[in-house]
Amino acid sequence: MEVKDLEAAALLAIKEAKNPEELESLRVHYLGRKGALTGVLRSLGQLDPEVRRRVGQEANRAKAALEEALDQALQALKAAARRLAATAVDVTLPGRRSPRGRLHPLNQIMAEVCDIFLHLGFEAVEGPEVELDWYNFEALNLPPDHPARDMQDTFYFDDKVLLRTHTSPMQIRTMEKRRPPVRIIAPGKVYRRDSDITHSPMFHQVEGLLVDRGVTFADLKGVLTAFVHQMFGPEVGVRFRPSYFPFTEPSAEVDIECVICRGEGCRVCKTTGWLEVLGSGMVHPAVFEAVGYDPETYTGFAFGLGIERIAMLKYGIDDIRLFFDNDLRFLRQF
Ligand code: 2U9
Repeated sequence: MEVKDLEAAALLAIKEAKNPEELESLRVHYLGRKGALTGVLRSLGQLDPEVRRRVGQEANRAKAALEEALDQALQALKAAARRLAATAVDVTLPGRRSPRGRLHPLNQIMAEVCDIFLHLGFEAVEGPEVELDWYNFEALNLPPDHPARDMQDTFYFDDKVLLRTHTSPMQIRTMEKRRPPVRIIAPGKVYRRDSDITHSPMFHQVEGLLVDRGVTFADLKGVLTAFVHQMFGPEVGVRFRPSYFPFTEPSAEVDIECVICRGEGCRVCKTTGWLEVLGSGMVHPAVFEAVGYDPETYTGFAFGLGIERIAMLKYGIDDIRLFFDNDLRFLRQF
């Protein structure tokens, strides 16, 4: 074979070599002791001096060219191998676990409270946090000069529009739309201009309302006692203490035996052995008048509780702001 053809075939094979081992066998094949090009150089002696010089020069040049090509190809393969190693994916490694989220403690308590009332036959209703004065105050027997309407306590947008201070507007909205029997709970966010270790300007309530013919205070006691026993345990003592709310008459606050000291007296119950967990009462006739229900035909009871307060009592937490700092070291404990 002509040196030129030999060289061309060798260069093509070098170009297509896939690994250093293939390159090495090409080097042996062309340039080794018994290699094709080496054979040409060895046989120069048999040629005419004229031809020998030409073929000799040609063969030496081809040898140098092949050595150069082999060397470059080897460097290129090594570089490619290094690049591959640097970006290699170990498909046998286990996958990264996605972090598992959980409910915020306030949402857990909220769900527990709602669940209990839903099982007792109540239906949950939700509505706007930006409310009209009528729904938040007027219809609830809170006339324009009532102290609860003070600018100090309520976030107002203007004369008539405000952030609801309780979820009671939803009971009014529901009664305006429906006839009795009504059995609803109103869970959600409420807003008051108050901020210290037990008050937050935004907090969560669940309120309830049951209206029908012949509803009595005994129904109120039965439903709220059932709730307390579901929520805090069947052995926990309950007491109803007289109170006052503009929208209920008579009104009562519901206390439970302290869940921290079991009634012995501690820091959480301020040594009384009792914790206030609910407000309640029979719906005031003026509230029924405001929504067009006849107070001679219908009676009802209502109640309200603060979710943050329940969570603080349940877990012995003394600062409400911990719920809103979003420190995972705190939140992961629940
Ligand atoms: C209508 C009629 C009556 C809702 C009630 C309470 C008593 C009460 C507080 C508990 C702690 C609010 O979150 S808190 O600060 N609530 O004590 N709420 S009776 O009475 C109603 C509501 C709507 C139409």
